[in-house]
Amino acid sequence: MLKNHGKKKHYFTAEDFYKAIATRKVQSNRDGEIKAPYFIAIELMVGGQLDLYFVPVKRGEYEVFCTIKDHREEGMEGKLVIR
Ligand SMILES: [Cu+2]
Repeated sequence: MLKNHGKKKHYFTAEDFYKAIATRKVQSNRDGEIKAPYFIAIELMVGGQLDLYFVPVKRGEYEVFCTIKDHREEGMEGKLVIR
């Protein structure tokens, strides 16, 4: 589950991670769902919640970060690990 409790929208950009999983869908808590073979980034609005359904396929460590101006520099980056 991706949930934004902040005051700004954010991106979960993780191109290599999204290619290392078999994506089933992204589902909104109220607006619907999107089925796609893979994603590059997922944008989360203030107060928004999205559920990413996937099967991990390729082991590894993948970077995730926000592409909005200054957000990555302010620390909005991390690592996603598939073991
Ligand atoms: Cu951000």
